[in-house]
Amino acid sequence: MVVFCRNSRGKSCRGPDGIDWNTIKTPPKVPTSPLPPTDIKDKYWNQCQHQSWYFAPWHRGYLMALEMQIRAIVTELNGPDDWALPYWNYFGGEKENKIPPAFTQRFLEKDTPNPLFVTERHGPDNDGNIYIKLFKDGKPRVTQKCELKTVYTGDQNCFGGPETEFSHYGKIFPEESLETNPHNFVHNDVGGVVTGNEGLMSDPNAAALDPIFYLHHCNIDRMWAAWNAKGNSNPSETKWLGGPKEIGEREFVMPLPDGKEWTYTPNDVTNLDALDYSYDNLKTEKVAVDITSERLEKLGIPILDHAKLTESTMDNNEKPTELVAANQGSFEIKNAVTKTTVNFSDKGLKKVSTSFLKASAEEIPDRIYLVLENVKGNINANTLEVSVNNQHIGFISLFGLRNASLDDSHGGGNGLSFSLDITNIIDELHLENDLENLKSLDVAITPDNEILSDTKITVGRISVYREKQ
Ligand SMILES: [Cu+2]
Repeated sequence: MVVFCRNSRGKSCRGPDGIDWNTIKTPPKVPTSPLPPTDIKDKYWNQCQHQSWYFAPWHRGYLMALEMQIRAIVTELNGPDDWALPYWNYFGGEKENKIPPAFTQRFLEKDTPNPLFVTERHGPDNDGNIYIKLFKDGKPRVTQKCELKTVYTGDQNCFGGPETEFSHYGKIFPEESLETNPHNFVHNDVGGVVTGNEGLMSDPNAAALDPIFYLHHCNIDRMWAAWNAKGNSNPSETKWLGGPKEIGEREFVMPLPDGKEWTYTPNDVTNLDALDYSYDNLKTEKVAVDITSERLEKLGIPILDHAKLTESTMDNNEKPTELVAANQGSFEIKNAVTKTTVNFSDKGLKKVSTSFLKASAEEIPDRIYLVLENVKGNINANTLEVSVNNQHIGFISLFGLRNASLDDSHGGGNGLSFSLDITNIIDELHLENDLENLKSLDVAITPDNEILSDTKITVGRISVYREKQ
């Protein structure tokens, strides 16, 4: 086997010390048959963690084990013994959101196919132009906003998603968690879909066959490292630190060189120094603006004690959420735009408007979230644009939708559920004195890609939750 990339994970694959991909002579051979024996499959297969608070640590162990395997081969071939996987920082500015050119050349030289090139990549516009679509019509689409979160776990506004079991589809994931955005978007933007055929990266079962997968996941891993380097803490619960074994499920285990195996927990992979690797760039999205102070100012609520306010909004305790509105129930997403009305219950609306009426710096009005519950379908490569009362509120990537919708999936076919922050819209209604008479919200959903006749995407319900502050 010939080594297909050479760099340190500590360096950007496009930096000044960039690798010389063009010197690669022969494509690596990936053995796909015969399949391994059952005991090996049972041990190593079907571990990957998606829609899970174990997403970041499981993938770190996976990358480390793969890196050790490749490094062993590199060393055997007299290559550098500090070889490491590179990363692709699509947020690096300039044209860094374009796939590195080493991956797009068909041939290295005459008749020598480029092992980093795969045909099954279609890009965000499905035209073969592979880039990460950071904005759509000027609206932020793929973002680093997860890095502004100050807690790892919670129902809303968190970096790593809600507490879950082993790769448990079906929990509600906030729109700005690491896994939801950028991770899911990058998969679909690279993979895309043409006449119903998804690119490799658009399908969780095939994504790792595209070599760019590893550079994407190294960047996700780097973002986790950067978030920690900024002083943010990982969960301290035993259920997270000890991994799914703590809740009676299987352990994470990876094959290492020389037939060895490595069983690991999230706690084993949180400290980069102890793991003996680092990144050259741990810069994150600029420091979070104090969203609560900004909001209170807009609502005309005097900020009395800033220190106290910061403390109350930064605590780790989960804030209770409560259903206050819902649409009639399940519906199918159509091409162009699909509309539905989300009706408030009298009781729910009263609670929300009361929280505004008695608002003060000590009693901050509710934050409000729109939830797309149990989105199901037989395609991954699509993105939904969601608006409320004709105002754009966000994009949702459907990467992983097909697996999550299967009855025998870990989530029992519950599909994917997402929440989007619509506090701004409710704040504005309050400022216009429209909140008390509010009956409903008009929700509109527009898919990025055409939904073909043999493809179906449904939403189980759209609801609105209040989060007491
Ligand atoms: Cu992934």
